[in-house]
Amino acid sequence: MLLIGENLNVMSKKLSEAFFAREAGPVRKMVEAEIKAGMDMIDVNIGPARKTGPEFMEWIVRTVGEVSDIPLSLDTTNIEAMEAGLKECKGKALINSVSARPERMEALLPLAKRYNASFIGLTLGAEGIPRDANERGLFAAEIIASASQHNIPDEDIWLDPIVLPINSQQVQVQGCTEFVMMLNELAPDCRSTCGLSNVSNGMPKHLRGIMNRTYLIMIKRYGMYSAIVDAFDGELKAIAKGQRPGLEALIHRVMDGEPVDTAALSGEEVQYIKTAKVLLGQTLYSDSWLEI
Ligand code: THG
Repeated sequence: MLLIGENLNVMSKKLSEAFFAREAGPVRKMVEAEIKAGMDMIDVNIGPARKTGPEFMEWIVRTVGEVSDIPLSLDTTNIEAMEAGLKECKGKALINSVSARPERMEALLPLAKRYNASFIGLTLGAEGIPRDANERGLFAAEIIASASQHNIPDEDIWLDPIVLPINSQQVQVQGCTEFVMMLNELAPDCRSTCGLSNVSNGMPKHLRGIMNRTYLIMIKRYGMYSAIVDAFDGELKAIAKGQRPGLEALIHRVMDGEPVDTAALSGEEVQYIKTAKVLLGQTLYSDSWLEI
């Protein structure tokens, strides 16, 4: 799987001062650390950036470009900031993101074409967040149709199911997983991605990693092409790159409902199984799911 580092973002406590002061050093350092951690792409997340959007995006893209040619995912809802970032990008950029809302597609798809960028198609419509896999499929179809009208090839469309937090939206997470399975038939030539850490948003910090990693194993099995992830979770990276085949096989057994002899397993493996059962909806989520 292709990994997109999430750590260069406006919510970051570590970087907020540097962002505010337009101080390049800490930004460069973060990008270098993400690259060293094995990221294939960097998500440049400036959020809505209502006031200073274009100048901020231009600055940050230029600053990153000074240390590396790594491809960038430009993460903002501000259209002017998006264009400023696209102008500044050296390589092929990824627009993050374009929802299925008509006015968003009308504004952003021409930019994707003009700058020869790929884009993340967020399965979110005028009615808001989809309620199940089928609604996600509907929004995906609208995005694909619209992109094709703009002569954007399927390979440049990265569909995103919108991963929601398991602690408040447990059923929704299953809808997401199901949508990833559906994509193989619905849009075999499109790529896919997701904000993996969303799944553990709001959870106790020390428990987020295992939730993220277990969900990664599940969606990887169904062909998820890439994910926006915490660059500094080394185990997660190892799983994504296929270096934990035993662990993957174990979770696949749980997904298939096959019996697993837990007596022969390590404590950590048992924790992964418990986590998979929460993600599959077989155990109700609570912060103490590993202790049950
Ligand atoms: N889809 C797409 N883009 C996305 C998302 C998505 N971009 C934003 C987000 N979701 C993915 N990126 C993050 C970045 C950080 C965190 C989660 C998702 C995160 N940060 C910690 C926190 O908030 O507690 C730590 C912040 C810090 O560094 O101090 O959880 O779904 N297309």
